[in-house]
Amino acid sequence: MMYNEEEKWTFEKTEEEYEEERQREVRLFQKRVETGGRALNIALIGPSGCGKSSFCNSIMTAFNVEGWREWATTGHYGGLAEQVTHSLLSFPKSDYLGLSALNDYNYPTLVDMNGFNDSSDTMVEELLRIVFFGKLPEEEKLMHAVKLYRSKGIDGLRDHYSKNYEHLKIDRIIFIASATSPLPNRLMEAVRNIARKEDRVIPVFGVLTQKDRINEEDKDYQALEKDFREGLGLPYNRFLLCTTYCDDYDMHHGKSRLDQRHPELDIPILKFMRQVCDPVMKVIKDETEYKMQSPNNTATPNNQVTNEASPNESWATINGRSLPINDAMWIRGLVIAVLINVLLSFMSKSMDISRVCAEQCTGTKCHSGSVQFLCEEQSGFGRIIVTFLSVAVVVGLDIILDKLE
Ligand SMILES: Nc1nc2c(ncn2[C@@H]2O[C@H](COP(=O)(O)OP(=O)(O)OP(=O)(O)O)[C@@H](O)[C@H]2O)c(=O)[nH]1
Ligand SMILES: [Mg+2]
Repeated sequence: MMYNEEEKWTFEKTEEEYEEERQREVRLFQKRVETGGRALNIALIGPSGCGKSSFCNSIMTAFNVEGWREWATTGHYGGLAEQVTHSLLSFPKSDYLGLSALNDYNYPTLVDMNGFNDSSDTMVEELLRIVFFGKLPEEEKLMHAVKLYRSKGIDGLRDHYSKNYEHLKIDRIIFIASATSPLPNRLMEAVRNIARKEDRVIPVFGVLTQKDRINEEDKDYQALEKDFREGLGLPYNRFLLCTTYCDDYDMHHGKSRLDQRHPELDIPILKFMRQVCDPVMKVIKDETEYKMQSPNNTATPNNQVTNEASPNESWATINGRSLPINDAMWIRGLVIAVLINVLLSFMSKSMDISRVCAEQCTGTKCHSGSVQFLCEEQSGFGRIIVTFLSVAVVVGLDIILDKLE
């Protein structure tokens, strides 16, 4: 019991009390995953830098007898290098439990996924389907799938991954976001669509990290939490606001995770994971396999798929094959149209000048100095510059749009 500055008695647990409670929670968790069934595959998904790997390590620390280790690489270095290297890394119980006596329990396999940012379109939803059905090989670059989609379209993407061996079919999804950043609404929507609207319905859970950096009484935080829970359709038992094992927590509390465990962080995570791994919660139509077409779409007789237009993508059919028309294409088309317009007006002006030059000049000599200057300009240098500028604009635009895509 402690007395704080606001002159109120508060009940603060001692380290020993926290440790006792942690051990009680560990026993309760083990009871849940004790017998029967199998180890579940749990996908941790969220936008770049939200704390997926930190949360993944915190779960494994809470399960492990030794304490914190950096199984999943944490730290957000602008995201890109890390994200494109691996899209999916899995941690089965044999990687993190350490103690063989625990191996009989159905501790889950955690799947830390990088590379999904806050977007939702046909390609993102299809990539999520591929991952949730266990069709993305471990450590495969997500860029590979993106390139495949660009070159062969949605049918090519589905055709390629449907042939893969089913590995790590996902049984639970934990959607992770930061309590201090704007919500990734589009990615949340994409995950909800794929987890719920497919034949195979996967239970979704939600975690907001960085509890240490917010005030729970704050109205803005409360609005964000409400939107997060409503966006994913989460009752309180499927939601957790937590602090993960991280540098900030060590610094503020003057205790390093390298030297000791933090039972006060483990306890809420263990309670939450007991809900996540509850075997009474079933995946609906679990046996369903990855199909060439999503139930959200309607197939035409020749197995072509007509997709619902997503907010930033529509579809055209050329030679019976569906091709995506996206925002970048519209922008490219618009800029080329403007360029052609400018070129045409330039050409019509230069045709007028050519006529004047033909009337006013003999050979390279003209009647007046200003006409002489205009005719020289128009004959060579001016044209070359305009041509080069047009080519540079189109090429530059293409590179920028490609990067944006
Ligand atoms: N203060 C605080 N910082 C946190 C918390 N969780 C994560 N962080 C910090 O947030 C940063 C990003 O964490 P990561 O776990 O690497 O995030 P990620 O989602 O795996 O990032 P990517 O793999 O790049 O997508 C790190 O510097 C963590 O220390 C938390 O609960 N509180
Ligand atoms: Mg990570």
